[in-house]
Amino acid sequence: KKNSSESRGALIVLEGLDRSGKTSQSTRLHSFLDGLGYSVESWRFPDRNTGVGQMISSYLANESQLDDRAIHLLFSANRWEKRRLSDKFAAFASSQAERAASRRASILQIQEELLGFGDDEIIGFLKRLDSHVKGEWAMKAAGISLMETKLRTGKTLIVDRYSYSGVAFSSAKGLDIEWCKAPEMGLLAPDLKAAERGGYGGERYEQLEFQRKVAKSYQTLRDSSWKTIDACCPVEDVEMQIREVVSDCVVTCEKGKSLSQLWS
Ligand code: FDM
Repeated sequence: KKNSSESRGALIVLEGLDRSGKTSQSTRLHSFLDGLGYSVESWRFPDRNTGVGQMISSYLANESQLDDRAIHLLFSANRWEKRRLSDKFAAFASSQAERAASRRASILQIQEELLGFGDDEIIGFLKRLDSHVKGEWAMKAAGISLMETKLRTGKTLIVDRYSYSGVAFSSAKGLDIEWCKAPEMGLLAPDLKAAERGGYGGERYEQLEFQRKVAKSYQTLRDSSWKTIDACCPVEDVEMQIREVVSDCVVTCEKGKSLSQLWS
């Protein structure tokens, strides 16, 4: 109940076929929101910087071969690994949660101790555990994901591809859609899913025939909550369409909207 009135950042996901302009549009959107005074961070999946991400990257570049199910699970693992807070913070958060819950420490004391931590995202988050907030909040801090921490500290995340790419690309290879969805269960559901229609070449998946199948899979996943952006028109027009849907979404999240999980 409390959560639903908490102001937070929005989780915005951009999806679409390869070469539909998602990446440049996410850069443009980032500057737009930044200019409006929002605190914004851009993410992308696959995140090629992690160990799992490097395996994915070499697969995509045709430098390694993997079973279709194995690569599917790696893409999913790449999203799960990004949930993780540092071990140091996780340990700290759980000990503080315990102290706050048993009233051995006031939230104020905990906040002060946090100052030694240096990571302002995390400090920001725990600073919000102000006097009206009880131990439950701190308890949540202990099990909370990185993405959720960012959103709850007011950061808006623009994510270039997410679970929908995971399901659309793998099911386009013929894998059962429900099987594809299963490992994504429990990841945060986006506040806005914008799919770009239109737009494609060197990597493994960039062949016309395959892209058609992916488009069909996206169609299956799409429901009324998705916003479809026509990406065939000039970039500025696409940018305006995105701004419009995103503006509504960030305001709704600012007012307080509860977070949910996939596949709800
Ligand atoms: N892709 C991306 C997947 O097959 N599954 C996933 O879960 C994700 C996130 O990887 F062809 C595919 C989609 C695309 C390729 O994506 C690399 P980028 O956006 O070009 O890095």
